[in-house]
Amino acid sequence: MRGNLLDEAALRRALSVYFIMGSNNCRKDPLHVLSEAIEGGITLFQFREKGSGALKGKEMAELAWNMRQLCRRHSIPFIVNDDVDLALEVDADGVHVGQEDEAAVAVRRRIGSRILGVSAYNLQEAETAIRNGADYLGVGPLFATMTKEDAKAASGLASVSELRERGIRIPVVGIGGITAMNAGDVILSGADGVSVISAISMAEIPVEAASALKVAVREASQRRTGQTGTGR
Ligand code: FQP
Ligand code: MG
Repeated sequence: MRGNLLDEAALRRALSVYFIMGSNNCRKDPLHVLSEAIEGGITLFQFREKGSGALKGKEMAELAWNMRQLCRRHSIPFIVNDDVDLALEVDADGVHVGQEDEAAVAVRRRIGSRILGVSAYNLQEAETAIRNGADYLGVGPLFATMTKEDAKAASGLASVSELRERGIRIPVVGIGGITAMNAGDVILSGADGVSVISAISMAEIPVEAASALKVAVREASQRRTGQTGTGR
């Protein structure tokens, strides 16, 4: 089963500038950072409250709820990382799980037609994720990252192009060490979008960081499809 909250084309568009954040990823008020990111043009948001200094319990749930409302007001789909109970509690649009989280099949059963994202590091993980009902894959870390304490070694742009060459067609977002400088290459290697935490959350001016990513992704997508006019 696949989710059908967004059709596949809409999901690909939503993945184009995918912002992920928790309160410990920013220096300012997280709700303010999210609202700046939205103003800058992010297309999808993932609530990821984990790692050192992360909120727990009621405080965590309250932040999730406030972020969920902010996204809803701006029609930005809201995804919850890892925590299926929380996703259902705040009526999220989807869940993202990795290889060490609740199994994708089980998550799919619990979330019905909501969006299911699964992390994949290689072809085998990608194929299994698809079989288990993933709507999109998060592929990486492509480049070195400081944000995730237990991140694996950077897999590089070839990891995305190889998945495409080996027939993986479903929506893919690249993650790990992505900035406005390398975002275009991520798209040209076959990803539908880029996913970032610190490139926006730690930016001096998050609104500008988000819009720089958006421009980079748009230009590369247009190059890839040979278009020059308007579009995403
Ligand atoms: N891709 C994406 C997404 N989001 C993520 N959170 C991950 C990959 C990483 O479980 P996981 O998932 O390996 O680590 P963690 O739970 O610490 O984030 F595609 F959405 F960009
Ligand atoms: Mg996880």
